[in-house]
Amino acid sequence: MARSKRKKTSKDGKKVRVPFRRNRGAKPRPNDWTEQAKQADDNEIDSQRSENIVSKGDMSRQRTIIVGDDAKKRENYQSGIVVAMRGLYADVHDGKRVIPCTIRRILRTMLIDERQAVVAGDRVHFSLHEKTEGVEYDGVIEEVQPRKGVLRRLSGRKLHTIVANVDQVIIVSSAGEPRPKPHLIDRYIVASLFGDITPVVCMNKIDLDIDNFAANLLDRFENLGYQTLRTSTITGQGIDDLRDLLHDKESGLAGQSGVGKSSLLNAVQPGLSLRVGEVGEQSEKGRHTTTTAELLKLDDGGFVVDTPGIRSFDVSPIPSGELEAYFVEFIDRVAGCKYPDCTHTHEIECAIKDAVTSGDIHPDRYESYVTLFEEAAR
Ligand SMILES: Nc1nc2c(ncn2[C@@H]2O[C@H](COP(=O)(O)OP(=O)(O)OP(=O)(O)O)[C@@H](O)[C@H]2O)c(=O)[nH]1
Ligand SMILES: [Mg+2]
Ligand SMILES: [Zn+2]
Repeated sequence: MARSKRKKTSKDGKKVRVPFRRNRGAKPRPNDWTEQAKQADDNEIDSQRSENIVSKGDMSRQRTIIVGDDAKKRENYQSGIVVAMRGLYADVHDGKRVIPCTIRRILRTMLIDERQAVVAGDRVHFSLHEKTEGVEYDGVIEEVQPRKGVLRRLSGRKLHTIVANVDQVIIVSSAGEPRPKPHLIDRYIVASLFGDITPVVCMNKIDLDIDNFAANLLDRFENLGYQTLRTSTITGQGIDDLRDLLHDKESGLAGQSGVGKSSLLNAVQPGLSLRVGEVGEQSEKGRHTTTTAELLKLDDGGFVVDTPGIRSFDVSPIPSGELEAYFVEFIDRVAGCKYPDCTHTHEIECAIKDAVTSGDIHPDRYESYVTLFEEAAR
């Protein structure tokens, strides 16, 4: 950063700019302010660098606040990883033990457009507190480190980070109870790629795949080049493959409620003893067995985050023009469209639509693209 551009920082803290609240100005848009504050190297944020999901124009209406974090205080911060959020508290593992922490209010303010300021998998800096009676926490999270690999969705108008700091997401569906939803898998794939995460498509309950619907569906994703897994916690099929895949990596398991995410992790490592749904329970609407995302350490090395099932998955705002980049079979074909800015929706002589007609692109995939395109353009 050029020195001349630097703005003066206050003596006892750094200036950060945060968006006005909704009722005070233009509609604020989601940002990872903590990340930007760090990247801006203790100076006022002057560029939009991370998670470029908003246009620069959205930076205009901000207020400046001082975050009190002088160097002395920071020296006493400890590092840890958030293993679970419990209401307003976070369980932070420092490598030896779990420390219940509260979250510095300013962090919550900075991330006002997120449903939660801190999520499982976050690397944090926290300060320890004297244990006082009646206080339910031992530490205070002061800083959240920049996130890499985030799976996010829109929840109403807010961003919901499902999991942060993972290398891969195992997108779990089930062959039956519930039946697999091809478009939902596409949504998860797009959101994973957008969040810089490698998607893996896992079909669980393969023991229930009597008509081969699930196996055929999985072939589609395999042919696109995605890693796929066929698993059953009943027969044990594919469990070793899943264990190998998780080995020494940081992974998240995501997918609808009742597909068997927690069951799979119990099969991979029986000592985890995660709660799983009763047989038949998952068909009752609204029942979620896992209620909080939880980061689990694997004996073989690596971490995995078990997440609660999600009923609907609205992909976070990917600019409509960028969407084609997340449909792998579109990438090499778009050059064949007549118009360079072809959106592959209404245009003539569109190489994508031609490929759908000729059977080279699956109509379900194209439909997923169009649906996401329309959502993004709204
Ligand atoms: N037939 C069959 N049933 C399975 C399999 N894996 C899990 N189940 C059953 O599916 C049900 C739901 O399993 P869970 O592991 O709780 O599912 P989940 O994805 O963690 O659900 P949430 O925590 O609500 O998101 C349980 O009754 C399991 O016994 C499988 O491979 N085959
Ligand atoms: Mg579960
Ligand atoms: Zn086109």
